[in-house]
Amino acid sequence: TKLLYLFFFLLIAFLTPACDNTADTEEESTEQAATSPNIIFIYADDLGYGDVSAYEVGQLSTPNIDRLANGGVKFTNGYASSATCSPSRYALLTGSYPWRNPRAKILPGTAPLLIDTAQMTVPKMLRAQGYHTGVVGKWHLGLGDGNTDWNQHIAPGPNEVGFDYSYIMAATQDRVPTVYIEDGDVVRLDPNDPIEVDYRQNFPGEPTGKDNPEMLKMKWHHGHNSSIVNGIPRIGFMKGGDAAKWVDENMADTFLVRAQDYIRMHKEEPFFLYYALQQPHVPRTPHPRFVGKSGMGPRGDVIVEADWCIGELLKTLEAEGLMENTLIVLSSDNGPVLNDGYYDDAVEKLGDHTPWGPLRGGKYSLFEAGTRVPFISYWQGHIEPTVSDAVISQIDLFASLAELVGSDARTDDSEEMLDVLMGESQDGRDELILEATTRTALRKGDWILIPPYQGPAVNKSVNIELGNAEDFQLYNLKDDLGQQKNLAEAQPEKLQEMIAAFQAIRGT
Ligand code: NG6
Ligand code: CA
Repeated sequence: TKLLYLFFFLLIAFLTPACDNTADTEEESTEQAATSPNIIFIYADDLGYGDVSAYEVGQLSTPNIDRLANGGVKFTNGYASSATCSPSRYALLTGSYPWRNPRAKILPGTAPLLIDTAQMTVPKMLRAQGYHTGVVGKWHLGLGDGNTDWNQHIAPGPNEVGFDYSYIMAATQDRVPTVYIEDGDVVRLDPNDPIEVDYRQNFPGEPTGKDNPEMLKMKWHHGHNSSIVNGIPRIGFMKGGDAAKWVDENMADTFLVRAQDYIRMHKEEPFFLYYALQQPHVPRTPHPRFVGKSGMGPRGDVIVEADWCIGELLKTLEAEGLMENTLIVLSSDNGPVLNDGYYDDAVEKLGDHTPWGPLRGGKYSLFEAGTRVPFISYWQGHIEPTVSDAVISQIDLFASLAELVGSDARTDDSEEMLDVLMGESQDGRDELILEATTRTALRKGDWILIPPYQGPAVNKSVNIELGNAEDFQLYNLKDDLGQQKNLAEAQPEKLQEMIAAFQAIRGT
């Protein structure tokens, strides 16, 4: 009997610390998941508020984005910082308003790096907290010093502003150079066929969209009549680099595979992946397996393609067991546009679809559809499915994520709203400055103030109302989401209050 007691005593003594250990480890890993989850930004290009079916306004079907929207926080008042790309990306990564930086405009492919290498960025902040950081996809934040030799190592670029890994296109799909750049080096560059890029003049003897329409498989409507690559006329002139040129129809797969590889390679450490999809920006070039899938022509097809890519990315996270340990934020850099410079049936085949949803305007516009975009946060097991009407801007991700990972880093413009991002509070921003091609407007509560701006009311090339008017515009989104009733005259006190609030932030 004594022996038996001794045996049980030893057994218990042996098991007790073991159990405690297990408990510790479990606690630690949950804690680790709660404080250092992987973070993925899925950032679409020109995807409109109404392009995501979970927003229940358009005619497209985006089941994979819907899975995130319906399983996480679906923001109905989520904003890009600008109605165009480079400024929005600048704000997303730096947590600073783009209008504070006069260079934050749509950049040519030869523009110098827009982010100061001394500036704080989301990837830098996360790296300081032990994250590995990567960017795959559209960059469009400038590279080098503005005198880039594309045949040498290209720096500074993403790797100098916080990313440990980068696989990017320099600018946009419609701008040269039409090559991928991995960690600062052009992929598949043949030294015997050097790349030259110029945005002012053509290289003698090189065909252009303007002079050689017979070489085009996609016709240009406005702009986009310079160098021809893969039968598509582009913005800017490029010579050489044939072996390095991307195949437009493969771009989605190329970026997806890089993003998946990145996840698999860094699954053992906390990672931050900025997955910047090129869709549905022009030129819209769906892979053949997506052609015709939307019934809306190439614009709809590339959105279906992008949605598929997102589904594949989620499958990778699932296969690697990372879903409960990964916070995903999905959004778009600016609102939608149909004809953005090519004849691609976006207008003709739109049918009843409404990329802008119930909002006025679109890309380039100071009206709501310019900047109010799909905005979703998803974290399996940590975020409850919620629809949030809180006002949140992409600029707020910096401080909110810093709070999440225990970093003290903050910027003047980024508001810490982690509980809003997690769907635990609806207490969003009180004030937000909206930007569109260097013009700015104010949202405060449900009110929008658009100061007078010169320039056309409508950009006729793209057929979008820009928000320009001779007088102040004042809208109340609560009763007038479509911004049809200018209340500037009817509500002079409100107008003055809004002007004062606008000036207080803008300092003008
Ligand atoms: C505009 C282009 C447009 C698009 C945009 C940038 C012309 C006429 N239009 O200048 O096609 O490339 O720049 O889009 O060239 S963004 O989403 O990257 O901001
Ligand atoms: Ca864009």
